Amino acid sequence: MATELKNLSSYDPTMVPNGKGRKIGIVYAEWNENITHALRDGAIKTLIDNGVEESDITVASVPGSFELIFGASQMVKSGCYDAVIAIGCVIRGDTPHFDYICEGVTAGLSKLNVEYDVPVIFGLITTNNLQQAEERSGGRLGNKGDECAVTALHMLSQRFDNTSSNKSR
Ligand code: RBF
Repeated sequence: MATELKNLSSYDPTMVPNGKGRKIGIVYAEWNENITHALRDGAIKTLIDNGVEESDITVASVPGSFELIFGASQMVKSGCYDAVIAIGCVIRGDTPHFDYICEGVTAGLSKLNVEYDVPVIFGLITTNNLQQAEERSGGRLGNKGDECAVTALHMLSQRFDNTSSNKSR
């Protein structure tokens, strides 16, 4: 499985861009809180470990993953953040809700990434069962919250334009 082959949780700290001065918004869903709180805390710790000031991290909660779209959208549009991390956990149940929520959140967060100049990091865990979610929120397969933090810092360290200051690389 892809996540078993690539696991940023065992990242090399010397390779993570320093986040000093960066302002990060984190929005997380309370649904499956045992999982999302661990993801949230992992993201916060990793940001701080890599130079982000605690006072530069704003954390907001929403009831369920579907509300991540609105929460992330509000954070992006506020202009207060260099990057926004959206964290949720959807576990497959007996109804098609899983698919609707996953597709909705993916489409909503993708749209934000295209329409605004603030990277929105996709921290939505989508699993078949609770065990798979636990493995990815501080268990056998690391903590995807940590990985979201590392990803945010990488995105902020990149230049995506072609101005003169970017041509030396
Ligand atoms: N939200 C989650 O974050 N994870 C879930 O696994 C999840 N499962 C849901 C299953 C059903 C049947 C329903 C009705 C909602 C579920 N939600 C879940 C909540 C959803 O993201 C949202 O908060 C609500 O639909 C209200 O907009």
